[in-house]
Amino acid sequence: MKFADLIEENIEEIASLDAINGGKLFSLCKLIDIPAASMALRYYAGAADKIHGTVLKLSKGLQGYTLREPIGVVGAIIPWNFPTIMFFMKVAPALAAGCTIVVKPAEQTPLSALYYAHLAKLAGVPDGVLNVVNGYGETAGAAISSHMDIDKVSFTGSTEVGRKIMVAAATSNLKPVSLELGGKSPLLIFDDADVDEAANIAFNGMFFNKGEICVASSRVYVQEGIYDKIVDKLVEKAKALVVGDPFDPQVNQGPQTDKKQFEKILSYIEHGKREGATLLTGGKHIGQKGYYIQPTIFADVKDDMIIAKNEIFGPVMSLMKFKTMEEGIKRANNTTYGLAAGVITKNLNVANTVSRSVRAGVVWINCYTVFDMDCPYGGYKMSGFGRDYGLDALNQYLQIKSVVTPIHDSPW
Ligand code: TXE
Repeated sequence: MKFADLIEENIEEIASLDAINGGKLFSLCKLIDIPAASMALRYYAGAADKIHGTVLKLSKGLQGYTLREPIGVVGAIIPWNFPTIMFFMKVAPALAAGCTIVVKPAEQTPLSALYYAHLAKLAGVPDGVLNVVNGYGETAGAAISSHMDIDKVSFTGSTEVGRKIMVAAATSNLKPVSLELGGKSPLLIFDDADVDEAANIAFNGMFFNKGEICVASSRVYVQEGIYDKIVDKLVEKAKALVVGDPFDPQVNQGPQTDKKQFEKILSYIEHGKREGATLLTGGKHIGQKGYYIQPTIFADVKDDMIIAKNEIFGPVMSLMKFKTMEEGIKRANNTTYGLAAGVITKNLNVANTVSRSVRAGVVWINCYTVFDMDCPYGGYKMSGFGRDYGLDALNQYLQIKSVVTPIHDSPW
């Protein structure tokens, strides 16, 4: 709780660090990222004294119960798109479970993590309990995943690195891993949706945090009757988006995190053009200095195009048209990922059928990118496994021990 207080007291400074480091909007860091950090600490602080086992119903003459014990030393390897949220998504439940933790922030965004280590000390977290080790993935990250004295790794990042971490864990001490590996999330907009509301949800779902968000609604399927209207609204919104200095309160989109990401996004845009998708707006970088990219929308995207299959992780939306619910569901599931999905409709049956049929860790009905501490969050398929947030996340940091004893002369 004290740690959470200190974060709130230093909100301006922390928001500056994340904005400078990652090109994130200063205003949104203050509004979303940092409050999410203190909320995570308070949520799991409240759970810390409610971690208990169960009494077992064993055979006659036996008594037993389970203990839930801390798993031990946790290694957390986190990415650069939400340096603050990712840090506390791992740290808060691990500490509440009674573990110690070594966090390796992404090399692109090392600053706020160091500040959090400093605040932890001021809050009274004992030395050695929360540790921050900055460094590159192939050195510091690999050392964590292959370490014999680390008991669990919690990772958020690319699918490619997720595989390496599993291999390193398997070939060292068989430590359990949890992986959150991005996505290519579908959003289905049905004919009965309110056009303005649906366009708002789809737009914010994609362009929030300059598209560098693993749940981004990067595949938007629109039912044919409403398609043209939605397309017009989305294009209008993209053209109105102000791209620039993340400290300027008038700006809606800052620069991409680094050169690698900037070039990757631009190369996907070129793929889209080459494969025959219709570029409705955007498609270029802005200015000669800084990694600014125009909000980009492609229409007439086919499911087998590269821009419809790969995670772009930038401000690039793909629009597709569909006819029936069955077709929409089938195409939504036509992906190797399964992190998130959305459905916009007034028809309760359609909303419920879609949410049960889509293979994704979270389905948002008539909203998108809504996170809450109590809502477990993680992937199906190649989006990984394990859950962050919610009480389920605590289990990732706990072992279950059964304790059994005979009772002589037991009546039952
Ligand atoms: O990720 P990496 P990158 C996706 C997104 C993005 C792509 C590449 O599509 O464009 O991944 O981003 C550490 N052993 N996501 O290259 O490399 C690394 O130091 C151990 C989605 O930045 O996976 C960093 O701390 N660790 C994602 C972390 O892994 C290693 C968020 C993530 O970096 C390592 C980020 C190794 N061998 C990117 N190599 C999401 N799920 O939200 C690297 N790392």
